[in-house]
Amino acid sequence: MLRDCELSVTAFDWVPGFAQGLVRDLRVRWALEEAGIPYGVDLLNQGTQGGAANLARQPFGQVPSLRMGDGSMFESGAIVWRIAQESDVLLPSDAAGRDAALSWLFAALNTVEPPISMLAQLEIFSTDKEAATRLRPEIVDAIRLRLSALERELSGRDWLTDRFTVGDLMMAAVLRMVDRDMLGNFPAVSAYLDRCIDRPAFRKALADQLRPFAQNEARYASMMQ
Ligand SMILES: N[C@@H](CCC(=O)N[C@@H](CS)C(=O)NCC(=O)O)C(=O)O
Repeated sequence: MLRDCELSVTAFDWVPGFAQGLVRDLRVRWALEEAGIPYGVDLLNQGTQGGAANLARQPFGQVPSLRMGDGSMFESGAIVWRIAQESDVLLPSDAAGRDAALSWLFAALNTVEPPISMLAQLEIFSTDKEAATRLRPEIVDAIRLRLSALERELSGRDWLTDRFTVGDLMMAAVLRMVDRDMLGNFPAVSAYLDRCIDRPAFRKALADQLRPFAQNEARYASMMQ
């Protein structure tokens, strides 16, 4: 049982403004908060993620990973699913309800997140600005297509299934990466996202992620000059 282990999540001690509140350890923190499972945080100094210590926990040199006693896991989806299996808040007890939640968790990661991540790649990280400008409309259309499907699913309902599950947690974590102006064209999706992030567990996880960023802002600002 996770509750019987000492848990620690990896996270960054600082990230640039565009990433603050979006780093993927937030999903894991949120799931642990919903489940009421205590945990600690191993803060990585920004820039050290590709070093041997983190590579031993996360083969791609990323966050998050979760240390659980002697064991360890990486990939936010896998970790969040592992946590959900020990939480009535995140998963119902019936097989059909659990299957539906797992389907939505994968839908968030495999169907909705890819075009959203691609847009971030084009707008923030791409060095080929001409290619980024040319491809942007196609990727925005791909995001809108996914949002339209979610709009249909969510019209007249509070959650993706008949109650809040880990599928909603992951879908909301992914939807937070979409520009609010774009989401504004999808009222059911916008209201759904607001409902998800109004949960106390989310608000605590977010505040905990942001705290070290504020504390370390001045140090990183002076390093970058
Ligand atoms: N598929 C991975 C993605 C993890 C990921 O993209 N992590 C980012 C932060 S949100 C990261 O650590 N980036 C730093 C880097 O790649 O150097 C997961 O969901 O855990």
